[in-house]
Amino acid sequence: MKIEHIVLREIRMRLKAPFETSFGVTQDRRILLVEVVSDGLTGWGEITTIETPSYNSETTDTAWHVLSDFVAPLLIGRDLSTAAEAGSLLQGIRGHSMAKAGIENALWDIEAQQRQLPLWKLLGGTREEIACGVSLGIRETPQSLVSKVEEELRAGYQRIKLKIKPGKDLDFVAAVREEFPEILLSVDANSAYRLEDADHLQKLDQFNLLMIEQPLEWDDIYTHAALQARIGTALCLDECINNEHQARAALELGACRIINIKLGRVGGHSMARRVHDMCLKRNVPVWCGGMLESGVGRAHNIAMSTLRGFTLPGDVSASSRYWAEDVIEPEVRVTSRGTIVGPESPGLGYRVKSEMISKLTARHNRWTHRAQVSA
Ligand code: OSB
Ligand code: MG
Repeated sequence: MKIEHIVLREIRMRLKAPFETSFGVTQDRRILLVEVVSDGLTGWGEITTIETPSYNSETTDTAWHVLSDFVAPLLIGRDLSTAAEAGSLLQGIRGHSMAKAGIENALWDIEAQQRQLPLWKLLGGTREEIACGVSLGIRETPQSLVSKVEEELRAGYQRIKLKIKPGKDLDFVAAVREEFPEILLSVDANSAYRLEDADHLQKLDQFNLLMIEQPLEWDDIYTHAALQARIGTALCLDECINNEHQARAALELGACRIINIKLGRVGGHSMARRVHDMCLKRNVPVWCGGMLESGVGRAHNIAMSTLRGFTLPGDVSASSRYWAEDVIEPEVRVTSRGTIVGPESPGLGYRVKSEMISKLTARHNRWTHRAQVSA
């Protein structure tokens, strides 16, 4: 796999509705897409940063910088035998997992096309269809949240996750639980609480939640273990888990009982699979998190979610929940059973709409390998 061209593009896309988490509100997305050309094939990856350093330390602009100034110059012209090799070549670049994942995942798309396999099969996936849940942003009132939940359940989604923060938690969860006593329900705090809030968080135990996701600080595995010892509901870590070492530390310490695997956060398909394999060995359920991705990132999430250990519904939902028009064709659709069926064509399995992407592009950078010609 000789890396002949790399194109980095920033596209602008507006979410159908604002999305509120404990760290802020987003509507206008600045998404980076990576296109790689190798041996006549084109692969696509998405850099899943948000615009501000409020989920993790990366941003759209730090990823632009790291990919442009370090990752692309290091990889252009290299001849890899597998996509997984990119990980070891990039080892010297510390952190910046989302920037690195964008390009590694594009290489996985190419490798799958070379082998004439859908990416999910190349990764070792065994699920023909994956279970889907939704992540619902913080709302003004419990009543408006209940109506939103009802709408998503009608569409077939198998699990509802509510974003919470101090002051917008117990009443909202109580209202939803009262209306829907049986559904799979979870909450995600995106690091909005502290260990001093343990008594308050313990009140969530009465709602029979599937999990509480990342209640405490984004980089603090140890304190989550102290909290898990004090509450009955399973904790799930998101922000804290950037690689297999951190996953092992979290499980050994008892900091969580479930892990949310996000492809970008862990640096791409190779590391995602390693975290998955480790959890599978320990019987720890995993699921696929989302970052308000365009279709490119969504397609990669679908491929990853077909691995055996992804036993819980992920935050992988239909394109139309977020976008008036997606950048892939067909767009991601969810069945009335609340599933997405894995595509059958080689690679990502969706056509990337390059004409649409050109129109949405605000800036781009391009690297081309110049073949050495001997005199
Ligand atoms: O914590 O899962 C999160 C979006 C931005 C940043 C963090 C998170 C999220 C989501 C989005 O919950 C879920 C989705 O993409 O559908
Ligand atoms: Mg989360």
